[in-house]
Amino acid sequence: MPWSTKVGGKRHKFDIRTTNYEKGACIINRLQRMRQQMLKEKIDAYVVIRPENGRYISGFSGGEATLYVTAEKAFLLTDFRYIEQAKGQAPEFEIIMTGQDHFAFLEELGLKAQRVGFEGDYVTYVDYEKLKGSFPRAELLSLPNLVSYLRSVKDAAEIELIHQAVRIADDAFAAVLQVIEIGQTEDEIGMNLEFSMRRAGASGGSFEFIVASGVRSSMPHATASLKQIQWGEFLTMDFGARYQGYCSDITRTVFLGNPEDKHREVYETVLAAQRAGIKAVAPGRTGKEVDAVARKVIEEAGYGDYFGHGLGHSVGLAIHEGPNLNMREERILEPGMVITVEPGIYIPDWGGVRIEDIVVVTENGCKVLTQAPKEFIILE
Ligand SMILES: [Mn+2]
Repeated sequence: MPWSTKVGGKRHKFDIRTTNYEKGACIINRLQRMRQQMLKEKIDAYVVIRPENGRYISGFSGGEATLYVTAEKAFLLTDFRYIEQAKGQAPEFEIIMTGQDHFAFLEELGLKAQRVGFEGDYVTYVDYEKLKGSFPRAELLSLPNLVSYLRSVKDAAEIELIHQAVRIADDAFAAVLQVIEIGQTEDEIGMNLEFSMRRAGASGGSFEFIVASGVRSSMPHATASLKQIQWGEFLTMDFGARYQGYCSDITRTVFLGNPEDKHREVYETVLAAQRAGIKAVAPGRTGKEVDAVARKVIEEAGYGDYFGHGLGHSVGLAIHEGPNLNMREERILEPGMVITVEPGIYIPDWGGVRIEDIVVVTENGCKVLTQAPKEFIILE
């Protein structure tokens, strides 16, 4: 049944059961690319459990499924609750109804397999023991990146869905600025953001929002609390929407009342670093190189010790994906990667500022998706 919703002032149509990008050609292409990776790794089967990887490869958005992919076949194992959905969303897969324990069904499917890959960064020890039981004669290989590396370069349809999630968050920021009042709790502000985004078509927030005011803003990951906002404080809001499975992530820091010179200085330093970081994003650069460009701006302003996290991370079906922008990231940026640029300065017992946009790596640089204003906003 076609359904439409209004997002970012534009009307969008999508199918309520399966989104277009998940159908047909796109999934076949992803399976092909996955099989090429399997050939490279010399494995004859791969087990997918991580929900985002499963969704990417099969189209099934139900979360609780195990995929078993070989050179010729592709199986999706799930239980009664998801059978109808799986048949609708994953036509390229043979659907097998299991009980709650999917692994028990792998033994029969994998009788001939000799080398079987799995997501070693996701499978629990308990599940690993079960996997060993299902493949008594095969060698099990931890290959955590086999599917997730495929996910790092987004196709046009994926970029459009992320862009929608970004527009929804941009609109929610504009809306929340209209209703922020002294005395509101951080939690209320978070709820207002989420409500706006749900109303605009988001299925929910893309993570637990960070709303941090005053001294709490010096904690980079302070989730919204019952603290009331007051005059003379920074207010940092880090939030995002989930739209058709895809995430957005945005941070804005505003000031309530009259800022002192130091508030302005810290804000302008973070903004300069953020702009420098965006300018540095280009194909061929490593995450480490881009991080260094933004970090240098903060270091030269004398705040180097107060920027203790990486510059950014990729987003897609998951809120945090690789490659990252940080001091260790050696992966090279490629066109189609979608990544955040989010430097910050956090001074304990004083406050902090973070500014975050999402960009898409293009052929010669990047395109900024986030449109919410980032000049120093003062609410009076
Ligand atoms: Mn982020």
